[in-house]
Amino acid sequence: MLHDCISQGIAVPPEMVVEFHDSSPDLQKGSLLQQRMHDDGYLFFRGILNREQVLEARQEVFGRLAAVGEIREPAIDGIATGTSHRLEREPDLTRFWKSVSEGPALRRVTHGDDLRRVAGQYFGEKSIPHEYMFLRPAAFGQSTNLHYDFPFFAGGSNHIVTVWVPFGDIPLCDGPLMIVEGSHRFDDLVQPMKDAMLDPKTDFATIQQAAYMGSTSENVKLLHERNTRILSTNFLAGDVIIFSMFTMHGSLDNHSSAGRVRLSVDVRYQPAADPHDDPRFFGPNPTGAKGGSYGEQKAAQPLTAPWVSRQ
Ligand SMILES: O=C(O)CCC(=O)C(=O)O
Repeated sequence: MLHDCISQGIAVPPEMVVEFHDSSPDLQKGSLLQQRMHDDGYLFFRGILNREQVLEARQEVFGRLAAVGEIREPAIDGIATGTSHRLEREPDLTRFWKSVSEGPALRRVTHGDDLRRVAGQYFGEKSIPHEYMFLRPAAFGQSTNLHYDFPFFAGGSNHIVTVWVPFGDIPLCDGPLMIVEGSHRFDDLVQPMKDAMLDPKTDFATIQQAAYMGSTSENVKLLHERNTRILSTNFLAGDVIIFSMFTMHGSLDNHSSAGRVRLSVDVRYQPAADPHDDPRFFGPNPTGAKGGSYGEQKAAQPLTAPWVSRQ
């Protein structure tokens, strides 16, 4: 039972929110990890990354946001100023967000040996990350609606997973990732996505519609209707969660009374032996699912912009 969770402005009853199962003791046991992914739709690992490296990346990203006036010093605390000078100082928003998303300290974590090894343990073979990834600073009031990832990444490898990494400690009030328990078995939602035969040329509106079909009703209502619960945790720097393309997820509302910005990355991993030449996600200048590269991400807009994050 977890307290302090708000979704779409509504307090989630504590009995409807439970902790992730921690698979870190089983990290070396590939077949067990595969079985658990099959059973639960996710794998949560507490404290398996180097905490200092994760915090260095946090400092790097928030330092860039402090330089455009969006984060107050000391930047590592991640407290929003409520204002922004991004448009004046970095008028090429796409270039700015790409450069922040490709910072060396950040990439050392998201694309480094440690995370490759973790994903490889799960696949039972060498893994490779997509170059393109989503760095998400989410300010007070922001959240990500519930959705599935499959439509965004369909057409590439059949074994893609999402790897979600908190960059800092993220208590429930700061709006971390949430997963809907058992949602990989909601056949009425999952099967139509599989049947839609989405490919890389599918127009983005269709992709978006397919991904978000799970969030047609209010989140708390959906939990009642499906007799299920939310899974989440008070994340710590060093944690990692991996989930399947058919696991419904989103984020809780950030209602940090300190005005702290939640910082995380979601990056896709797949077996290295699978095709990895999709220009949307690989190469030095990946286009992203819509074709707008890093500029199409909501986080490319100044942090003060009022938005509810979608993919
Ligand atoms: O971090 C978030 O707000 C949502 C993450 C997400 O949608 C994803 O990992 O696919």
